[in-house]
Amino acid sequence: LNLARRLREALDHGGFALHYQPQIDIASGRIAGCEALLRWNDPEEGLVPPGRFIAFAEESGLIVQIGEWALRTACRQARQWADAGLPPLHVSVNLSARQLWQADLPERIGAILEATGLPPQSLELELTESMIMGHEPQAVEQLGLLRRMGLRLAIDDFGTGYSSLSYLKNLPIEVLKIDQSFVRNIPQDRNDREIVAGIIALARKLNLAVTAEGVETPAQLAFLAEQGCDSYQGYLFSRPLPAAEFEKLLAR
Ligand code: G
Ligand code: G
Ligand code: MN
Ligand code: NA
Repeated sequence: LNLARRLREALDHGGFALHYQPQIDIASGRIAGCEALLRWNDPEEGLVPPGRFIAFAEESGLIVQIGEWALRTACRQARQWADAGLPPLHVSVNLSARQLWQADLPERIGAILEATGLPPQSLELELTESMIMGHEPQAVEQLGLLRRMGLRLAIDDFGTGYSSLSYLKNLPIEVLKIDQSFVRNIPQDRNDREIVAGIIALARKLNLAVTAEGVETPAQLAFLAEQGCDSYQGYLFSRPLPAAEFEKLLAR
């Protein structure tokens, strides 16, 4: 297929980039980490957002190589920022289902950490509930291996998938990321307010950190702070930025 060929070409010829969105610690107001988000600079179409090619990359299996490129690039970048004396931060990378179920994923990630010199504590992997559902025993095993290597594991888009909450007590998860669909209409929407407050309370009781996504207004942030949310990302602080721009923000 044409799209497969173009994605392969992008892999071979530097057509992918990562943009980085800051994650802000609410108590201190400091940048605690960032989420690495994939961008494809297609020679014909220009900057193509992931929504237009991730699903295809998943189906075709290309996501494994693209995802590995993203992991390596994010780890190398985080190590460079640390070497440059910038404030310490973790980098979060989105993992696809195909990557999660690679038998040698722990070894692959171990090799990337070793090659880049990034401490495992500085790498967070974002997974979704739907990747885990129906495969809980395997997830306990694979995530256990990753956790024992020292990585942080986050559940992305929390609350949007078909899921049972039981996985939260069986899996070695550190972070819940509240999906932006719940954040968008707080504080005015009563139901969303209760859902967000409930997720934060649940996370705190289970000793998980909680990050809110898609925060665009001071009123949203004030509500999250009042409920005890740990950190947030969103346009209120910054959109996802190219590495050089993110670095300027970090150096401020
Ligand atoms: O940045 P943007 O909002 O367009 O990202 C859309 C979605 O694409 C995100 O929700 C994220 O799950 C997915 N995505 C972004 N980067 C990566 C990546 O490196 N690997 C995978 N598997 N998905 C990604
Ligand atoms: O991995 P995940 O599905 O959570 O990806 C987050 C997506 O949300 C990224 O594509 C990013 O560009 C987008 N995003 C980040 N901050 C905001 C925000 O404040 N508002 C909106 N509408 N989208 C955001
Ligand atoms: Mn994400
Ligand atoms: Na999300």
